[in-house]
Amino acid sequence: MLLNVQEKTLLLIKPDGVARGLDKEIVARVKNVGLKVERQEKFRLTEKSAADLYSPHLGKKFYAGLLKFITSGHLIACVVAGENAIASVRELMGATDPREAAAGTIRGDFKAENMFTSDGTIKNIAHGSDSLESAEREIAIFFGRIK
Ligand SMILES: Nc1nc2c(ncn2[C@@H]2O[C@H](COP(=O)(O)OP(=O)(O)OP(=O)(O)O)[C@@H](O)[C@H]2O)c(=O)[nH]1
Ligand SMILES: [Mg+2]
Repeated sequence: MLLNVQEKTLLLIKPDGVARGLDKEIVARVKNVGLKVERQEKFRLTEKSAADLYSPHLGKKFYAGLLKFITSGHLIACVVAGENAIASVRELMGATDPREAAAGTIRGDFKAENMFTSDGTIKNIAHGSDSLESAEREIAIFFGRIK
């Protein structure tokens, strides 16, 4: 039996997704699976907020490139709520590497011809929190502590 777990998660439409005008399609896909978009706002991340967001990746070889990419333009942050929202949004996004993302997923369907920045960071259109703990931490970065 599947548990009915009401959750909130952070969905980001990254600078490449915003620049390509994919936000409406992505939000539509989220709503189509029955999830609710409780907040939606455009941001330009400061270096500090970007470092907060990606603090779990500190020290990895792609960390500096990731920060540069996520601060390179506007992004759209959404608080998505509903049953199993965390896993559902990740399922909608598909694999981290768009070349491995299945058809029907956001990263699979919208992968760009050139999906790497000049320093080799993957431009993969969207981000979704990967756990309850990450969701709470990440939502707080954009929207403060919300219930
Ligand atoms: N170049 C490179 N970038 C990576 C690699 N792993 C992760 N990244 C980048 O770092 C981001 C965060 O990595 P993860 O949190 O593991 O992946 P994810 O949860 O699918 O993606 P996010 O939703 O962005 O957090 C990814 O979206 C990629 O842009 C890697 O092995 N090589
Ligand atoms: Mg992640």
